[in-house]
Amino acid sequence: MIPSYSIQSFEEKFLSKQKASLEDTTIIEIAKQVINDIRENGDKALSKYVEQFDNYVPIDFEVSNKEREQAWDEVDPDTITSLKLAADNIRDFHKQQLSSSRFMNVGEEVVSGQLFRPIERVGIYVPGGTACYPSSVLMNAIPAVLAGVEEVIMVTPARNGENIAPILSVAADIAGVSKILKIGGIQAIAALAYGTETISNVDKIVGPGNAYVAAAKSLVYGDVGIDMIAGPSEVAIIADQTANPIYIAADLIAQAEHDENARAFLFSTSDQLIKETKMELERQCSNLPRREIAEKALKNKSSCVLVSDITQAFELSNRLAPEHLEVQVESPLNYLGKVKNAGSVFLGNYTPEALGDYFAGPNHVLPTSGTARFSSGLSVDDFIKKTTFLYYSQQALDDAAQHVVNIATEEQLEGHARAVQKRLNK
Ligand code: HSO
Ligand code: ZN
Repeated sequence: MIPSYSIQSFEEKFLSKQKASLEDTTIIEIAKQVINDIRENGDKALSKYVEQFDNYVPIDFEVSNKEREQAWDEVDPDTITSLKLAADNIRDFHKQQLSSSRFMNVGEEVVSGQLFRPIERVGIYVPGGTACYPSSVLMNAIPAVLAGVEEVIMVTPARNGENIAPILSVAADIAGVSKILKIGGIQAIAALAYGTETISNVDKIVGPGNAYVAAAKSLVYGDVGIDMIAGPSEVAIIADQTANPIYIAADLIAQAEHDENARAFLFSTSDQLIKETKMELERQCSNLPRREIAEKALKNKSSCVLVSDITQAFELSNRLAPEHLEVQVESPLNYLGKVKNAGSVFLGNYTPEALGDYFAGPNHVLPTSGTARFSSGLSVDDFIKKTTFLYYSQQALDDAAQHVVNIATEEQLEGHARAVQKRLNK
């Protein structure tokens, strides 16, 4: 079901036009209208859209403490244990990303440095439909809490008109989310960005969502910060003859089952391995609950490419800049140096992407659609602002003055030159 491509046809199909299709203008128009209405009319407009789009009449937007407590009884205890362990691993990994304010120059005459300060209020969007992922709650909220964000507000639509999925509430508690609001879609993004009578606005919104949520996020950007606008999830696997086709097929499928547009690529030096992987894909898809979705993604969006050596595989992968890169070759750790562009790398036969998606520690919110060429996965840094500071003594200013004046004069900004000259020790 997964097609084979020559290097040339792979380049033509996947490396030449990676940019996601242009934004859907009708979605943008709807989003604009809903956002403006909520900006102007607050809770009244918000309630109207919750009723219209999510089919329920909200009494209170916030999930009460009682509801949050009850959710714990509704989730399988083994799942809770696993989520707690995953949270520990994610916390341990992200803790090491923390850095503190620093002095860069500490002299008698000059002091300078950087203040690191957390963003004060952050909103996390969590989809509540079929893609209801407690793992994403952990991945988005834990770095924010570690960074020192005062208030982490999660928004997610209620199901069946009443409650949010209990597992999302439990994950929110484990991650340290301060407040959960039962709202979703464009209306949730608008409420977070601009606030209403009952909801105070946030400084940044993160988290994945459907096309409406993505459109709304791009429209409120500037008034609030946003993370990335994620495209379909993708994996590239580099494999030599020592790799196991059963594992490779399983990982390609794990990617493909995300959605019909998910992309899964295999770059291999072994023709035999490609053949066996294809057979395995048929076998493993046959009893997969999300078979239809996975098969569509494999057939239409994915491919296998026979490469002459591992170096060529890395060249293709670096140009693709995949969200996830698996390296299933002999002595995989030796190849880290070849990685230039990738969201996250999984080394060896026993490190499937699924391990990282849920449990190991690195973040699963990663750059897609080739954006790993210039951006990184979610980390503590996404919730920190870095403010520089500077002190000069009168003597130090005297010493620097002429240089400032020279450059200011060149820029024809006499006011700048005078701001220094007025202070000179004549
Ligand atoms: N592979 C997705 C994350 C995820 N997988 C959530 C399962 N649940 C993007 O990294
Ligand atoms: Zn996944």
